Amino acid sequence: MILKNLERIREVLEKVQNPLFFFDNDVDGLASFLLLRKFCQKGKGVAIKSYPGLNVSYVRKLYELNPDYIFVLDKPIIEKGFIEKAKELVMPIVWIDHHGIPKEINNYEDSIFYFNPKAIGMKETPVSFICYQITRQKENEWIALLGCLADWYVPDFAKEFSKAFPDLFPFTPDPAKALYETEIGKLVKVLSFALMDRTTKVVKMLKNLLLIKNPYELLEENKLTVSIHKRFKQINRKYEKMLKKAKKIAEKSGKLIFFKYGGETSFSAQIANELFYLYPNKIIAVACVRGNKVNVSLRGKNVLKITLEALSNIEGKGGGHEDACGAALKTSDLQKFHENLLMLIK
Ligand SMILES: [Mn+2]
Repeated sequence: MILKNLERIREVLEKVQNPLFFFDNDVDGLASFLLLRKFCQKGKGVAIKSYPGLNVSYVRKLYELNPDYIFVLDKPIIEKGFIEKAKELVMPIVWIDHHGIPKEINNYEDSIFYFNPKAIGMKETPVSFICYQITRQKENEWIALLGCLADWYVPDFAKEFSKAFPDLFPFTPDPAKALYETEIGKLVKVLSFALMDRTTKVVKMLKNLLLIKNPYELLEENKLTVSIHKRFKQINRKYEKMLKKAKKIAEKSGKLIFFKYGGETSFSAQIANELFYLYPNKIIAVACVRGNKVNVSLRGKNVLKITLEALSNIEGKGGGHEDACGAALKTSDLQKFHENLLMLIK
């Protein structure tokens, strides 16, 4: 069932006994989880590693944790097998998203409560913004801001926040500036790199994050944050090296910046974002090659449309937002994809 307002979700959170929160493995997803979990003070969180959807392997979590409600945050797809299993176990799903609306949503009238601003003709906002509207806990506003900025969205409460925390966030309406020139933006990077860790480490991080009361506590190194910062520094070292290479390519590029790299760490989304901040008038494509598969992160004006067109004669998937999207294809098709992009962007 498509929900028309958020009050229903708040009511569920008020009565829920043992919720299970699945969230997209990025800072918008993470912030959404933290906001809901801090509000209801109950339940476990699981960062979803499967892409693009929540896949059926996560059914084992339902048996393990036996939730009375399932929340799925910031994920555009839930595999049918998962939905059917949840229905069979009488575990209703509250699904909050801001990507495309799944066609089959109306087949699950009684087992899924679906909220998407796009489904009711509202402006698209990050899921963390929606979760903040549900919970309205002022002391967690900084968490909502982290989630919003991570999705390149400056929320309406940002101005007031900047008055209270001018040292962390001198106001700017430009999400790129907010991300790369402020302390609060640095926290987005810290969290997004800290999420790139083994599941057991991420579980520990979630526990610690739930105990952190304000952005200063997260910025400094203390008992709760030491492992988060350690992981950040590890990833950031590799990231800075890669970014330097990407910038060299960018300097020589025309309208399209196409950067390809291989390796075990996938931070193509972060590289693409930072390149987009540095070169806002270009189209960015960052391809992370792993064996015979490639994930490409794309940024730029109308880039989703361009991406889907570039994929039209290639076996691959694309999706995301108008100006920020992703594509998954075979390594053997990457050259063709690159050529298609060049043709379309000319
Ligand atoms: Mn999101």
